[in-house]
Amino acid sequence: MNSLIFFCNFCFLPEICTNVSRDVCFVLFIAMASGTALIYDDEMTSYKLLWDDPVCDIEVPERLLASYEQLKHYHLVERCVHVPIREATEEEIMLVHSSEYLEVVKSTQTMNEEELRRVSGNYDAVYFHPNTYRCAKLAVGATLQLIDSVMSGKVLNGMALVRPPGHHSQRNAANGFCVFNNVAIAAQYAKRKYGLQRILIVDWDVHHGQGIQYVFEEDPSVLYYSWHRYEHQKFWPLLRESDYDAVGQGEGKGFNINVPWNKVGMGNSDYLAAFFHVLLPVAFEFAPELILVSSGYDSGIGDPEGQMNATPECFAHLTHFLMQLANGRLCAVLEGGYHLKSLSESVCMTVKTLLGDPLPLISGNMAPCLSAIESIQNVRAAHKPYWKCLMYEEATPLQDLSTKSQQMMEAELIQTSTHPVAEQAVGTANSDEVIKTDRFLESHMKKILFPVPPVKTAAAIVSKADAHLLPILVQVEMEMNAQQLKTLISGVDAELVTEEKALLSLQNMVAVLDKILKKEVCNGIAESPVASVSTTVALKHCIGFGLQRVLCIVVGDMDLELDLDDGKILLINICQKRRSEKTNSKYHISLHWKEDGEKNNFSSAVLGFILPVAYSYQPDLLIIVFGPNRSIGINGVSLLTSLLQGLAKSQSLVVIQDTEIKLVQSVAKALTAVSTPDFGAYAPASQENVLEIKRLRDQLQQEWKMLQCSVKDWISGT
Ligand code: Q9C
Ligand code: ZN
Repeated sequence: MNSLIFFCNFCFLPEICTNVSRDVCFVLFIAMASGTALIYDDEMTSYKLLWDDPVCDIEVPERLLASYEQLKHYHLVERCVHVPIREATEEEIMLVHSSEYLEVVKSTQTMNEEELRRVSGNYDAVYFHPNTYRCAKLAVGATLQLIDSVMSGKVLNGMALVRPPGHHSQRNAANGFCVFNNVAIAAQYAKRKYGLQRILIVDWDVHHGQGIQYVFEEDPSVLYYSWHRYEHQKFWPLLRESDYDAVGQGEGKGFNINVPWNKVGMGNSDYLAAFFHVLLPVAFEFAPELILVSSGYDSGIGDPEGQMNATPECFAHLTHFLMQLANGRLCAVLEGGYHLKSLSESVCMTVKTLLGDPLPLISGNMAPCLSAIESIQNVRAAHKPYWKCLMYEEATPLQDLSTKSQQMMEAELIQTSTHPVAEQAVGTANSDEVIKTDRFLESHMKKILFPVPPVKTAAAIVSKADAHLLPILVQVEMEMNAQQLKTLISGVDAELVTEEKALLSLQNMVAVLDKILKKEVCNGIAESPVASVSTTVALKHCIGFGLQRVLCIVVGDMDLELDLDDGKILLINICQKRRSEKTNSKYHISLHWKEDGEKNNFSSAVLGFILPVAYSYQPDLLIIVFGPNRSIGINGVSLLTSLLQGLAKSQSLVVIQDTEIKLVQSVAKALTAVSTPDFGAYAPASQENVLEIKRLRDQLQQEWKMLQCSVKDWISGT
């Protein structure tokens, strides 16, 4: 069992590789830089509003300066690949805009203030400056540079910080501070230059990017998703076509998804619910080749336009989910965001996540509000005809949104108070309120940010012969002696652990777990010949360490002797055998799942059930176990492991009984995030599996509120 010297040939950390003679295989994987482009140039701060206009005065050059300063403050700039900007060509601009409109914008370069005011007045919520044209060309060019960097494989993902924003501008019109439609042009460019057939645009700006919707309305190759403050068409841009029933036209039906928010104060849980129950299922089915994010942060806390409540780390989680699609090819392009501190912190959370750092815990009570659920139900119903993942949806659009029953209105009043950050939500341009959010964010960021462990993934792999197939390996010293281990396992299952090999593997696993608990590593893998014993030992060890909430997901048929009443452990067992004698309880859930080929049909279970429960629980640590009789394929394993990494500050231990190298490889890839796993072609889950998810959702949506996605769920929970 001694091939450690072999591993050390690959070792980047020789100082911890002193233990070559031990006959235990201990390896660490070093996370490889994912390659994130950052595109910024301060020339895009060279235009501003020259006259008094209360509508436009929030769109200031400091938006870029403050964001870039904060990126420097967190040392994120130096970790990114710097890509220079360029001007877009006229031909590129004309991928979306008319030559007549281009000429109008061009003509503003030489105008005096009076002429500029007159041209600006021809459009809704727009101002021009002599440098606007130059900056607008740079904003498009910066976006296209980002596309080229990602599509050429120079980087995996990236962000472009640009002004002016783009998503409101149209073929013949500037609109809402936007001159050229950066993201729409980028999508056309990527289709043309790289022959892409499926591009997903996620517009998390708080305004509806109607400009993007108009460009791709009839185009099934570009799926446009936008959530936006709507208030039953009372909020700018006041358009009927921003509602949930605008699903696209002609060939493009089903490829335009609007989630209208009819109340202000939407927060982390509402945004997550919209991802779990609308965007992500559809996106996994669509299987995009590239993701563009219209990355506006006026949907964040403190923004005077949005008046929403999402805290900066919410954008880390949203980013993390999107990074699991399109093989990780993601381009984020700045749109709005007018509270300078909220904007800057949210930009930083996005870039930090793109770089592959572990995510902060998401704050707030994880329960979407009634109004959010109402919108989500309506969108799901409107899109049911177009997406297999919504095929079994029974909900219909709510009849008349403006005449909800009195009972529901009252229930909603109660509900509003369950959004914990509601009081901090500020919402007017009033400077006192801006400062209040500044202070809140200052302390909030200190609370949620934490030092990144020096090493991403630790592994204890028994079958060393296979280890060369895994990412780069480094040996570490074992920390626990045999006597300590015997104490730990006393009373667990004496018979199984008398065997030398089992004992050794337990020892290895506990050593990896300790490294996670001590925050020397983010996550780890341990192979184990008896996964049930390992799992029990690991859970006891965690509770002994003082953890309050451990989420344990067991894939396979396995009996665990555990006391699950105090809520310190939440056990989800994905099993083939139905355990008829036991019913589900809040902390012990059996998800009966039948394997259905090697397709990614497990996504409906992960998105529709496991993630919502996991985010509702908010664990401190995650243990995933792949045991005997596993009922999900390799794709399901990758999907589950990857999507759960946003939880528990990415502190997770994966225990594997099956020593199949493909399984270990998939898990290692998901944990190190060195490459984004391919989840395979989408296939809808079987009706049997879908009904199981539904049954569980009905049973548990009162306990785990992120499961709620229709109004009847919500009402029955009050
Ligand atoms: N009464 C972006 O966030 N507000 N644009 C107009 C008219 C305009 C927002 C209010 C907001 C434009 C990119
Ligand atoms: Zn906006």
